[in-house]
Amino acid sequence: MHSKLKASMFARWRNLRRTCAAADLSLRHTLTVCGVRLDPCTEPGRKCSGSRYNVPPSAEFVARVSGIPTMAKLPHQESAEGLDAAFVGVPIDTGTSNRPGARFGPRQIRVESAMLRAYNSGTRAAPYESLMVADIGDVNVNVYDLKDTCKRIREAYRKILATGCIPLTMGGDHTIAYPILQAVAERHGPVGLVHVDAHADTSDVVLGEKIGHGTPFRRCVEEGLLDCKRVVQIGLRGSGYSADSYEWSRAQGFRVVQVEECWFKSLAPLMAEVRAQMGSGPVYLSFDIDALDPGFAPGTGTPEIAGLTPIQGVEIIRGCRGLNLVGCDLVEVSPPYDTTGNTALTGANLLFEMLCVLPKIKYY
Ligand SMILES: [Mn+2]
Repeated sequence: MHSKLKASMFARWRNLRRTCAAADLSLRHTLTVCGVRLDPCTEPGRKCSGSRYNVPPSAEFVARVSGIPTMAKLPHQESAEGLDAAFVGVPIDTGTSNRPGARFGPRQIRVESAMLRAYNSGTRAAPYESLMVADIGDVNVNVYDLKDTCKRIREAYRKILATGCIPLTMGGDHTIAYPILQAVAERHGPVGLVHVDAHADTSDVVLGEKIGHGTPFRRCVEEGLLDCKRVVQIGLRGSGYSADSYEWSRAQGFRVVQVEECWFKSLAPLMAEVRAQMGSGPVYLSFDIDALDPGFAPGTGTPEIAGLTPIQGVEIIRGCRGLNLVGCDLVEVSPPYDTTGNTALTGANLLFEMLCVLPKIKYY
């Protein structure tokens, strides 16, 4: 074949290969044209994408609805090795006290994440020019045994964190924050916590059980996993078992921001205070989708009326920019109650916002 023609075909193939990397497995390999083998992989990079980092394929070239639905259409890999950040699912709802279904959360978030593009138009963040990110699949949970599941989660996160990778978790009910924080604190010591939720999740025992989605942060305090002066709980509301449902949180030194303090206002000023509270130490962000009003996010296990708006949710996450985030989660998306898919869509976007505020992200 004429060498100029071959070079031009090669260039076109390489461009096609870049956009198709995550969408069409057959294009990962080689293309034979007129008996000539064209191999676009000129470097030993994991995906030979031509970029230093994994980049989701653009919907300009690859239909959103095509391909295996990984988070943000990123490549899937088995372990966190070589990654700066990883999306990981924890598909359980065995800790749920009311509506079940959060075990399907990671799967539905991945499906709705097909809408996510590579840049943050609001903040001009360029996560895929900054960090190596992939979807590393789900923790292999035991849906028959919550305590065994917690052990499996803890061990899986130990391995993820040992690589230096920052996990961005898709839940799953809120029980998972407990074993995740066990692994996080093992690596980083007691962490600050930005906890966005309708509920404090600080119950001691529910129906005789210590482990469930209403108890994770009580367990975390008992085990010294949190730096209690650097904990904030935002969006708390709903009827309680006593007149002051959040007394225990305050007694630990947490800052409690009940939803009434959030109504009708921007949360950007609050987040300036939260950044001062968190300082430069390690911080974990745990975002229960039920913090948002059920009008916006009905697909969840324990909805409470008069919640945060999606705008306020985004303000909280964007307000975490500059913090030393060592892990984030988005929990309690329950697809059976999410008839439009918009709760999972909101969850996927909030996870993207979390990715965009991780340390070392480039902003234009
Ligand atoms: Mn919760």
